[in-house]
Amino acid sequence: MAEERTLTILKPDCVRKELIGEVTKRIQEAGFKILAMKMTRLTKDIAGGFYAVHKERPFYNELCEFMSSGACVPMILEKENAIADFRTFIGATNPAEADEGTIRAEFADSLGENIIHGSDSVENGKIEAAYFFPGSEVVANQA
Ligand code: 3AN
Repeated sequence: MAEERTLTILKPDCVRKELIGEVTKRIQEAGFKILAMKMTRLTKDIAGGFYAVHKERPFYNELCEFMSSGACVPMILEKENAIADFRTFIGATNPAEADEGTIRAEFADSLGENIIHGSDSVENGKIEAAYFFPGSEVVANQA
């Protein structure tokens, strides 16, 4: 299987619950290598741009409000088969449907506030990574 990159965001509920360390530890223990990370607070417009594919959905405004409601921690992660493996690792979008042991099953409260984001394809992973990080902030060679 090929090395892939995925973009994750530890969402404002993850930061508010002081779970940055716990979730990051689990990400690393699951074999994902962190190539870039930072803490930032999104404006509603920046959040809206990130979730532009959901623009017509009824929850779009609520989603942008939530994503700009506090600090978040975007990261670029690398691993073999990273896209699918990370989505398995975080669990279903709705935490009530997430498999036991996944990040969302363990820590998320609701469909809207579900702790963590993961890219849904290699292509979107590239677009999302570039949305948060210029190439100069991606540390691929960590030797
Ligand atoms: P995922 O993050 O699992 O890929 P998407 O891309 O379908 O899920 O949805 C993006 C984000 O929109 C979700 N992480 C969740 O926070 C929010 N969301 C999705 N569906 C709903 C919904 N029905 N009501 C409120 N928020 C939603």
